[in-house]
Amino acid sequence: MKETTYAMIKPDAVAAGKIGRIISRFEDAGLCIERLELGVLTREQAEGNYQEHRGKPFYDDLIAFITSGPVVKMVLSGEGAVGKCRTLMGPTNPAEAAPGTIRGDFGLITDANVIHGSDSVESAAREVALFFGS
Ligand code: D4T
Repeated sequence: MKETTYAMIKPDAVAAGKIGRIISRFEDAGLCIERLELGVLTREQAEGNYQEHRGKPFYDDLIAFITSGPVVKMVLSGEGAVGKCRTLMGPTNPAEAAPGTIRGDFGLITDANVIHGSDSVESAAREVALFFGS
């Protein structure tokens, strides 16, 4: 089924000059880039994206990191786009991510793990609205 998802290249990967190579992974996999924007997240957007983690030990560092520099916000579409995007990303901890995944190839630590992708169709709709408006 055709789906829409939200993905975001995090400040570590933008600073490291990996934007083009990461976007190529999505295009090579057949996902269509519907929207694309470079910018720094507001604190409200960052907290909205990570509300499930509020109160956890890593939360404050996570908000500081994700607002520390520009990110690339993307809306992607295609067959099974939510799962496809997560498969291309690899697991949350880059140390456990296989070579060939985005986190496996461009990341080292969970605190700065290169890329975010929505984990469900429902999260995707909420995150697209949060970052691009309706
Ligand atoms: P995101 O949401 O960034 O796509 O990551 P995941 O969906 O793969 O993983 P997550 O929600 O569990 O974690 C969100 C974000 O928090 C950072 N994090 C996570 C961290 O710094 N320390 C931790 O122990 C965990 C679990 C990394 C990603």
